Amino acid sequence: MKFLDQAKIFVKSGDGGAGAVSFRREKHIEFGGPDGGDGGRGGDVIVECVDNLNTLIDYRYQQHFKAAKGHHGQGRNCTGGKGDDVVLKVPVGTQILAEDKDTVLADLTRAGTRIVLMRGGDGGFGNLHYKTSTNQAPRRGDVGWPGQEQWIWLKLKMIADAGLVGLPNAGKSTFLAAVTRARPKIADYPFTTLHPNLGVVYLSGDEFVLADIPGLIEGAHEGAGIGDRFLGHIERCRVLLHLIDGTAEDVAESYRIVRGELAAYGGGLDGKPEVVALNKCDSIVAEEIRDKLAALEQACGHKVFPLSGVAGIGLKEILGELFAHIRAAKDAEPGIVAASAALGTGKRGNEGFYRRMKDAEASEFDHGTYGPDGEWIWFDAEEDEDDGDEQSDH
Ligand SMILES: Nc1nc2c(ncn2[C@@H]2O[C@H](COP(=O)(O)OP(=O)(O)OP(=O)(O)O)[C@@H](O)[C@H]2O)c(=O)[nH]1
Ligand SMILES: [Mg+2]
Repeated sequence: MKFLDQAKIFVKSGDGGAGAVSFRREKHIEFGGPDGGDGGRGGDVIVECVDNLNTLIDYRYQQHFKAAKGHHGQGRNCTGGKGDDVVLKVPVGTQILAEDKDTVLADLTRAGTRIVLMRGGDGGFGNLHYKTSTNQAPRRGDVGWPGQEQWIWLKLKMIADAGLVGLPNAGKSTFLAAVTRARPKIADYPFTTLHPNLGVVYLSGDEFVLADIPGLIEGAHEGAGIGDRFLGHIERCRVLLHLIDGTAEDVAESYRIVRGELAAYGGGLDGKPEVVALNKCDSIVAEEIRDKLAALEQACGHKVFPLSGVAGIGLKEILGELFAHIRAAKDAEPGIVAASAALGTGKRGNEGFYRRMKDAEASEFDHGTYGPDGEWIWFDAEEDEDDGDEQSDH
């Protein structure tokens, strides 16, 4: 599946239609007078937040969106029709930013929200409008007002309830695969995950959305590894699940590195409720588990859960803990709804969704992404192939 979380597009609202200059001419009616109608309004640029999308990939194929011009006014006092609107459909969690990539024009966090981003230009007046007692046959008809145009950025910040963080290879994708129907790529080399994955956790009649993002390494905030580019996707999570690889020598150090990167990123990430788990407990002995749990608890100052995503140890306790935090946060601030419905996993039989994903897969655009300055970067094609080989070896 191709995931694209930012796109730069050009939008323009429609120009207004021109007013008409026309005079009533009918048999037996002298001095029929002006009857030119006003022009119609140009189409608006509308942004609609929908729940069956989870990527901005559509905006990779088309970057220019122009609403239609208003229709001209006509004689017999006919006002022109309004131009057709252009409707941009975006996934839940999309922010619309001005060209400076800084000013937030809109933040769409709820499916069904529709906003008029730019209004179409008004139509020009027809000559009927200019009729006065002293000028009974005006020959003035105005052109319509121009629509507005600008480049905007669409930036998707997925809305998940819980976010997975940790060093590469900590087992984040394995955990996501163990507790949801998502099937992310898993392998024993760092940076297997190149873009965020979402999954829905079903828990005793309730559900929440879990996001898996690429691993963080020391210096991620300066661009090391994949960098902190995808941390935006967990900005809106209500709780973070921090996974530590139990087979690592110094688990407390692993913990501190990731915490350091969260703090350096800002955006309130280091202030979020955190659940810490010592992963891969299936491959270390009981004594080591005890020591490492103690070392971690000392480093983070609260309880640490033992976990094995592969063997399925400790999943229930951790999900329960995550859910408790989510429920508490939801009670405190019910505002934002997570994008569960936006997922292929949670929504079966959504033909449009699957078709789009299939098309996206077949496309060459599968192999690139926007860089930090909006430039398009191709993923290394050869490296992709190597990945495949490596996987089949295992
Ligand atoms: N023994 C053991 N191995 C695990 C466990 N969880 C994950 N692994 C292994 O650890 C390796 C990395 O797992 P991933 O799930 O890809 O790790 P990740 O954190 O998503 O890694 P990145 O996407 O690269 O950041 C794989 O070889 C997994 O099989 C576990 O609970 N026990
Ligand atoms: Mg991964």
